[in-house]
Amino acid sequence: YTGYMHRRIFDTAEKIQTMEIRGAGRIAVAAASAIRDYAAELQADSMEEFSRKIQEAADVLINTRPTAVSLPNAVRIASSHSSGSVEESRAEIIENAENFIKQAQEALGRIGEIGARRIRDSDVVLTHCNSHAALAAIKKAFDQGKNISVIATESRPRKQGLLTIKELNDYGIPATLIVDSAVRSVIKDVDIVIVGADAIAVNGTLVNKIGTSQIALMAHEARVNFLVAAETYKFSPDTILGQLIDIEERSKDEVIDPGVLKDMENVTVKNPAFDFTPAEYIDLIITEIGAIPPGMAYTIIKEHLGWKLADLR
Ligand code: RUB
Repeated sequence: YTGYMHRRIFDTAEKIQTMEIRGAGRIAVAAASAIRDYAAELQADSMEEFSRKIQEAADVLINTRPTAVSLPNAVRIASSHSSGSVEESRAEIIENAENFIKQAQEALGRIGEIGARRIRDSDVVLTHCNSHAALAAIKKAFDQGKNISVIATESRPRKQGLLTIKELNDYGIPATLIVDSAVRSVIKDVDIVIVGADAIAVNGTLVNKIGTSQIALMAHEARVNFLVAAETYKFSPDTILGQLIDIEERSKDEVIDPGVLKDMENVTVKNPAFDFTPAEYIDLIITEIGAIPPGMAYTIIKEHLGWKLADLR
């Protein structure tokens, strides 16, 4: 690849891969913006060449990280175009991408409003990792004058919890940082758990940062409500076709210094970045079109997100 393709698509792909841009929502918006800018400048002598180059760019972006379904959803929505003419298709892609980015922004606002209703005055909210959707609800509740505080897990190994406490601190929301293994010790002080989503399957299973499912289990045992804040583009259309969601396995160097492992030939280190939380531990999913039980995932995929996304594969 050369020229503009190299700069705009590969820069974005690299930032997603190295996690300079991370979090399912931000990844989606970054990918849609890259497709838009690429399409705007793409030189092609024929419709066939135009479509092929867009598809190549889409594949480069989609292949950066495997788990967050927001990425292929955003890329498919942004890059869809008719086969009329190059100029027509270029305009369609720019419009589709712009619409996606605008709707993603509006969705956060709606999720904030709906989610904030579930947070009461003086609640202690527990969150995991760094989710802008979960934080939208927390910030909105705080904006409404509710006297809340947040317990944030560190989220080993990449410590996205540090991003969360910084964001909360800057917003003026009192925050307590804990290590991931301290959740059961503090759950009795927690009124509500709110996390984000990298993907939601047709059966309502949540895929989110590693450790989420342990938190859900503990919340379930302690009878603490467990909420997921997720835009509808986090639902996975392919799961309707029986497709499984891949869990990203990251480098062991994120978990342990390679020097420590030297000479330990009997030791294996595993570093799955995400895990599955079964629907039975989820009380509610807050989407921009309403708060739904996880059992409604099929309806979101089929009627709202559109089955056509799955057909595109
Ligand atoms: C981020 C993560 C977040 C979800 C939702 O993982 O698991 O909880 O992506 O975030 P990573 P958002 O840091 O590995 O990308 O609500 O911002 O989309």
